[in-house]
Amino acid sequence: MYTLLSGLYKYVFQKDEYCVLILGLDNAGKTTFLEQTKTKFSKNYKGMNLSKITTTVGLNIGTIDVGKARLMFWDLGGQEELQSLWDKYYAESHGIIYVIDSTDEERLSESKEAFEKMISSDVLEGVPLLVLANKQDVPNCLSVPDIKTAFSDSAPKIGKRDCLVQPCTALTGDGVNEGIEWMVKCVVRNIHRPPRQKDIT
Ligand code: G3D
Repeated sequence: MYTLLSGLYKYVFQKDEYCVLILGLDNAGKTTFLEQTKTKFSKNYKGMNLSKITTTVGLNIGTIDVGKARLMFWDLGGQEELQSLWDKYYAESHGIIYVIDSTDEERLSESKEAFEKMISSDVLEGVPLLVLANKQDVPNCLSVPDIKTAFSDSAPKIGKRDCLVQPCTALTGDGVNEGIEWMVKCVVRNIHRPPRQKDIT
């Protein structure tokens, strides 16, 4: 009886845990996105004042539950000297969210360079990738088609993985639900696929 009840308890309450990295250049809006995500998906979370958020130095973390999935986010600093630390987290990650500042055309090639380096990592092969075209509230910002065109020669490196480019305004929350729900669907589906070669010991 105990076994039956504990099995039932686990079935109902136990969560499958997934690690999702939030990457992108500094000032892209990663921390704002994470705060907005926590506010939207955690019932009792009293979010920070989004206008008071300053750029990520080091690491911000956050956890949300969506159905039976628990997503643990690691928002890593995007400054050049911190980008070298990103790959230390790749082996643990089930999903990647890459945030682009759609208002910063000047740094778009820098963002693309960091993006290409990240997706070229063998360790991330097959890991679902959500690209957020953030700050869509700003007039005359780059649109999703503009960003897809700018990143078009990176497309072959994306390889066979789930990938979505999502317009987003982290500050107001537009596009956040769509992005997170897509990510949950992909990481859950991906975990049931055969292990990646690198995972086989
Ligand atoms: P980071 O964690 O990637 O470094 P932050 O980026 O989340 O700290 O955001 C950097 C700046 O961009 C912040 O402004 C933040 O308010 C702003 N920002 C983030 N998302 C959006 C958005 O969707 N729209 C607009 N208009 N601004 C956004 P400050 O002025 O504090 O530097």
